[in-house]
Amino acid sequence: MTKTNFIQKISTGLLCGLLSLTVSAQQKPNIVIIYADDLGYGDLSCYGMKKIRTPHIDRLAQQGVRFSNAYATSATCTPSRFGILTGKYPWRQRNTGIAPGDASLILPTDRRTLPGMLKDAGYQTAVIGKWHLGLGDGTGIDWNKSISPGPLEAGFTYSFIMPATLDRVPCVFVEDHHVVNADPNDPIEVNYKHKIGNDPTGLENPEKLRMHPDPHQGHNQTIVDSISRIGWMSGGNSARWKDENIAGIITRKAIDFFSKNKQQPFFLYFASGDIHVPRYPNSQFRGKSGMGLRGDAILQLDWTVGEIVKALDSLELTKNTLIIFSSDNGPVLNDGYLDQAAALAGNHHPAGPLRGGKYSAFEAGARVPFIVKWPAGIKAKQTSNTLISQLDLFASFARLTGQSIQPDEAPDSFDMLQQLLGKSRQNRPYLVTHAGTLAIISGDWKYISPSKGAKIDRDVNIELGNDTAPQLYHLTNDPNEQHNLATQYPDKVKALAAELEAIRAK
Ligand code: NG6
Ligand code: CA
Repeated sequence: MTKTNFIQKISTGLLCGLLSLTVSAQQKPNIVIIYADDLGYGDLSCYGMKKIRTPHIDRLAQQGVRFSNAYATSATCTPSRFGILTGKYPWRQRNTGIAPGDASLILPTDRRTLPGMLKDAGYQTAVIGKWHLGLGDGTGIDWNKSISPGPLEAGFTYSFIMPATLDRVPCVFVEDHHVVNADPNDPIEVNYKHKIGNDPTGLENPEKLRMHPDPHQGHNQTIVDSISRIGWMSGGNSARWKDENIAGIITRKAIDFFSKNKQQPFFLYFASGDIHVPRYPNSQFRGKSGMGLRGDAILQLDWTVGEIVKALDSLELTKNTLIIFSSDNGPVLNDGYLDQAAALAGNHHPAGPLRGGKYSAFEAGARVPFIVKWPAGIKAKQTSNTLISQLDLFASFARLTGQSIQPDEAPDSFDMLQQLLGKSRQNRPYLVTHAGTLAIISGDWKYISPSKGAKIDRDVNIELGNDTAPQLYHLTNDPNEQHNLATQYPDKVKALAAELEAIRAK
């Protein structure tokens, strides 16, 4: 071979390699998870909500697959978020309950998370919105300095977050490692044990509130934006959010992220603050649902989805972007503020046909709306009753993007890619759901393990699904869990209890 020939051959080879690299990189779909907060199984018009319409979310369903048997891992926020981002049952790890506002990071930094795995597949990975997975290493966060470890150490390449929940201090946005609009002359201090600073609190200055906390549930500490919160904060006045602007701000950040990264595959985990308390949506939505602030917040959530879809359209990214819409746990009406959610719901059932709600081992705790749309890869207008969990996104997206799963990753995630794409209706073999107690769903049956917990949480008025006796429901015939068949089918109870125990011990 002559030298020129050799060089030609090498450079053609290189070029081909490069071309195939860029082509395959371009072919990988963008992935956007839109994660609602406390949105119930029956809270969308495409899931039977009659009182208001959610046209943007309904359109996702019309253009893709709407699942009726999809689950968050848990009936509350932090554990479900841990589950969707790690592919691991949260109850396998300590400190994955509802994270206090000063919790340290609970995601691993030494093993890949869902975004970490996608980063290896060549994706830009962002979290925008509610975090609630802890920050820092447990030595105490200084909110005026670099805040770490956090999302960037757990697999995201960009983050713009509300650190905990909307009802917990500090009520500021954190972008990458820093509080947005922080002022060194007005340092931020946060305390969850005792009052600090001179800011008014809900307890001492109720006349300054636009919305009153439920006296049984706390939420009466530092007042930010005329709403008292859980925890005390001082300083950071220029950084404090206004609740009515949160949805608009994070939606804008999402659109900016798309524009900046439109040339390469991206993954966005967009965690809306809606419809968690305190509900105070933008004036564009307040008073518009006829159902009070909770309904108005649903309208705002639907608007957010519409804006995200519109931005993807205008960037010509729609065809190859896979969108998942879901919720972190089931619905609750009164979760700490007297916003009249219950009185104004009228005959609307946020849980649809299901029993229980947020915090509950009954179905409404963790069975949630779940919609997948991807014009390039999914046929429109499908419904699926396949049993699937948010845990399964890890293994399914690994398959989709050509990543292999390492032995210590995503131990509870099943590859359900064909099911997500609407090409298979094969159920997950079993699924463990988690509230105060654990339950297992397998085939037609659900078994809830005995628990000494309260049967009803009177503050939020939700049946928690606890019972000291075993509970067995035929979910297919009795989705509302009305008939406990445990005494009729002792062998079934025994078998499911053993299966649950084996999974727990794994
Ligand atoms: C509870 C709060 C509730 C809400 C929830 C977290 C009380 C009495 N109740 O502890 O208001 O903040 O935590 O919700 O403090 S979640 O969706 O983020 O899990
Ligand atoms: Ca939640």
